[in-house]
Amino acid sequence: MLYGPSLLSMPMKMQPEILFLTLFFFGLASADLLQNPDFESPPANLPENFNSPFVLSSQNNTIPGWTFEGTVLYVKASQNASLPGSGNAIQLGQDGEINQTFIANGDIMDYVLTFTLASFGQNCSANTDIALAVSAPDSSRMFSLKQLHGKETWESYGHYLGSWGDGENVNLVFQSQTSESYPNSTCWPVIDTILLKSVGTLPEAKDNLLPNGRFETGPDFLSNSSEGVLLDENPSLVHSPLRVWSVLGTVKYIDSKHFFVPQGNAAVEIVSGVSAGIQTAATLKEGSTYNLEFTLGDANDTCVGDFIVEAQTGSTAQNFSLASSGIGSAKNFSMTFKAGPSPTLIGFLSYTTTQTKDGEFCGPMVDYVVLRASYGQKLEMQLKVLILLYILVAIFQIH
Ligand SMILES: *[C@@H]1O[C@H](CO)[C@@H](O)[C@H](O)[C@H]1NC(C)=O
Ligand SMILES: *[C@@H]1O[C@H](CO)[C@@H](O)[C@H](O)[C@H]1NC(C)=O
Ligand SMILES: *[C@@H]1O[C@H](CO)[C@@H](O)[C@H](O)[C@H]1NC(C)=O
Ligand SMILES: *[C@@H]1O[C@H](CO)[C@@H](O)[C@H](O)[C@H]1NC(C)=O
Ligand SMILES: *[C@@H]1O[C@H](CO)[C@@H](O)[C@H](O)[C@H]1NC(C)=O
Ligand SMILES: *[C@@H]1O[C@H](CO)[C@@H](O)[C@H](O)[C@H]1NC(C)=O
Ligand SMILES: *[C@@H]1O[C@H](CO)[C@@H](O)[C@H](O)[C@H]1NC(C)=O
Ligand SMILES: *[C@@H]1O[C@H](CO)[C@@H](O)[C@H](O)[C@H]1NC(C)=O
Ligand SMILES: *[C@@H]1O[C@H](CO)[C@@H](O)[C@H](O)[C@H]1NC(C)=O
Ligand SMILES: [Ca+2]
Repeated sequence: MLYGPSLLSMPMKMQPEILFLTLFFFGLASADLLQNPDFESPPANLPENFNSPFVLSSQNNTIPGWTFEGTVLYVKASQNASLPGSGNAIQLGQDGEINQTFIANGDIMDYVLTFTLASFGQNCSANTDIALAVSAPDSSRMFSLKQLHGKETWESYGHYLGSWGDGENVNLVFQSQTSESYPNSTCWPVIDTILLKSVGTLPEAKDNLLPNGRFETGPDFLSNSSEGVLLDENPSLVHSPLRVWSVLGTVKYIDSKHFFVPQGNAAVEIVSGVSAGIQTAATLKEGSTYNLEFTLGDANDTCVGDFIVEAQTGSTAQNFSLASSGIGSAKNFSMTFKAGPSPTLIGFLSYTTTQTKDGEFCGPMVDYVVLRASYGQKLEMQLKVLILLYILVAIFQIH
């Protein structure tokens, strides 16, 4: 017998994709893609005890790996100017921009960026819009420190840059959006700790109709940061740094090293209040019954409150509530639904706005989202496979 029992127990929909199961997903680390991504290699001709901030001149200074234009400063972290990395960063002033060209891999891959946007002024984000544009050939997006979500004066953001291959040259540009009318240089945007990774095709999960339902594929985490990585509003599944999940409002991508994560290395915390969350879409068989399982909880970041999370499955939705004492908890939930016309939207929205005692925005955590054909449908599919095999065997016996 050619076919093992594992094929028989697999839903019909998966069969054409069995080949893909053997294609392994792979991601490459940033170290190889970008040079001097944390600005720790100092500019040429930097004086030995330089005073931070140090204004760079295009005649006398070159930053290893980078090209710059406009007002660009080399800055050092200090007691009042904190950074997640180990000390040095770049501040972009009037018309300031830095750029670096990296070479895409041979295969077409998606490129996902993590970077840190900081403010060195004591009270800048309250008064100024500290803004930065991040551009690549296929995308340009504005990031702002207007609202700090954590306790630091910096945020790390995740960003989908684009998709390239064939050794293409990709020019990555960071550009200050400081308005001309704003003269206070203390509040100019500071950029640091850039992590770039390439992500291949997501693997087809054997037991899950949703790719990346465990949220393991997203922007890289800073190894020293306990702030997670912020993901801004993003209506597109394809152009989202959290692969194939769109983002409503702002969510925080959290790592198991610094948060309580129920499954694997990463999960999602919904931090920006009412109707914020994540959504994806699945192609399902209309009229068939499916089962959605997921884990909700709190990420062990002192987020105390009563959370309400709405789980959406196509045109139906159901609210789940959980009380968090902020010390790390997880609970499994499940719901069964009949699929409507394709594609079926699967989503999780938070209906509460919560802040920790320190004023950090926080909220419910979602992880381990698993979508399966419900038992009845599986049986029906197995029956179909059996009938097919039976017919094949009958044909062979005739010949
Ligand atoms: C470049 O360096 C030279 C020699 O140190 C100095 O005289 C000059 O002023 C510098 N130019 C700028 C723009 O800083
Ligand atoms: C750091 O901030 C504190 C108060 O927030 C202030 O007293 C001190 O002078 C600041 N230090 C520097 C180097 O700016
Ligand atoms: C992490 O923090 C340690 C101690 O503060 C520091 O020595 C190290 O360089 C940091 N690593 C990175 C990648 O920033
Ligand atoms: C980026 O850097 C290259 C040099 O590598 C330069 O020729 C180009 O003009 C720069 N592009 C932008 C948009 O700054
Ligand atoms: C610039 O902003 C900082 C932080 O808000 C403040 O301490 C400083 O006094 C300001 N400087 C000027 C010249 O306005
Ligand atoms: C920061 O700015 C806000 C809004 O302008 C103001 O209410 C607050 O007092 C400022 N805080 C400090 C420490 O200057
Ligand atoms: C879930 O709760 C929110 C807030 O109470 C409400 O607006 C929403 O309609 C509820 N959703 C469902 C499916 O009941
Ligand atoms: C929550 O974090 C504390 C340390 O901050 C740790 O001791 C505890 O084990 C964590 N709880 C969970 C459920 O991970
Ligand atoms: C949730 O379900 C998964 C898969 O069955 C299991 O591994 C995990 O332990 C469960 N988590 C909780 C909190 O019950
Ligand atoms: Ca996970």
